Amino acid sequence: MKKDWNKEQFGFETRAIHAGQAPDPTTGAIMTPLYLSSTYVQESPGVHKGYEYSRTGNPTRRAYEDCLANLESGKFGFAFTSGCAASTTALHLLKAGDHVIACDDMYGGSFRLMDKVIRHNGIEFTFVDLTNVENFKKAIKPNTKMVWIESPTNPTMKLVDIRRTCEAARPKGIISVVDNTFMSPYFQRPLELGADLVLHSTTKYINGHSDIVGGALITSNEEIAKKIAFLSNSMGGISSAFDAWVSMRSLKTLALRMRQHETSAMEIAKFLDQHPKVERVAYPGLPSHPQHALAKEQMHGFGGMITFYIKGGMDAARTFLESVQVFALAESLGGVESLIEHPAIMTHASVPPENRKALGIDDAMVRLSVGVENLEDLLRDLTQALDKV
Ligand code: P1T
Repeated sequence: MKKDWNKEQFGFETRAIHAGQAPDPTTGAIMTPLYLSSTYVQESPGVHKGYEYSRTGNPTRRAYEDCLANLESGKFGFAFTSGCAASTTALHLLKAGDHVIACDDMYGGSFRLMDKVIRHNGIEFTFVDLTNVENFKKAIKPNTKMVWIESPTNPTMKLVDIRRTCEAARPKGIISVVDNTFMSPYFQRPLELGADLVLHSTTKYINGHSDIVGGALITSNEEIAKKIAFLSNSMGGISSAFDAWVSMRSLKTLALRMRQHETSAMEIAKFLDQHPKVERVAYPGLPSHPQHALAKEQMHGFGGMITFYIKGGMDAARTFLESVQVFALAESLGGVESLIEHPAIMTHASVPPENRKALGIDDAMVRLSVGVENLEDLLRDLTQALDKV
């Protein structure tokens, strides 16, 4: 029997280790087995133990989905083969003629999915600066059915007031979706702030070791959950049992990792903030972040992502990015190892140049995903690379 690891009685760290899981009843194995079965034997047609076919449901995936749902303070979790598969599924809650209001700044691949793929299904998108809830209210049309929030945004680190935006959406029947990839449920729980649906690229902090590509959706809304279960089964973008097993193992250390990511990121943000070769740092934990107060209100920490602008434009950025030794020059984020990248050329190349210009995603912008290596090593690495500029 699986226990009820409810948040009233148990802390986040305990739930991350136990929720959705129980010792195997036949062997006593403490860890949930990796069920690599595609199908399940039935006693009689339609009489089975809750599983028929692994696209529809798999016991390993179910344990992971239940653990994720628990950590996000939700009731229903769904695991997908990538963050983009989770986004694609969520966007299929809509039908032709519906309108979506989305953040003007978001992961380049999410923008591409909306602008170049889903738009062809007859769905209309308006991209607005959601840092001001009035901009959201002004963009609402009679056919608006969804608001798509990323907070903090990737890569400019803008924050959206999740509570107030969802409050404005709900009475109009607009589904609020929050991409919580940058914060993980350890630092931000959008469902507690009134969101309908939470999305993750679990490739990032949830799995945390840069060895899985995955995605997830979590909700407490039964009607939305039923539709997502139907879509996930029909469209088939589900997580493999192996990826679910590895990601569930990673969840057990999520709290430890997130605390270290944040401690180191805060020190690095302060270091960059006073560095003469750095123009500006965007980190929600710095009082200089324009929405520092909102960060303290809606987040339980500031996370491990830092964006900054180096003085000297492309030449300086290139020299710096080629000079780091501990930080690895690579796309992605949220792993135990520190990564560094150039959004304009790398992760956000699919955003049109005019949009990038308006958002400030320029040649001088550098994004850091601070890992959990020794902090002194990271600071020394950044120092020597900045010295070369
Ligand atoms: O890569 P995938 O697992 O499909 O997830 C897409 C995605 C969704 N949402 C956010 C906020 C993301 O950052 C991502 C993926 N982002 C990167 C690969 C990156 O380097 O920013």
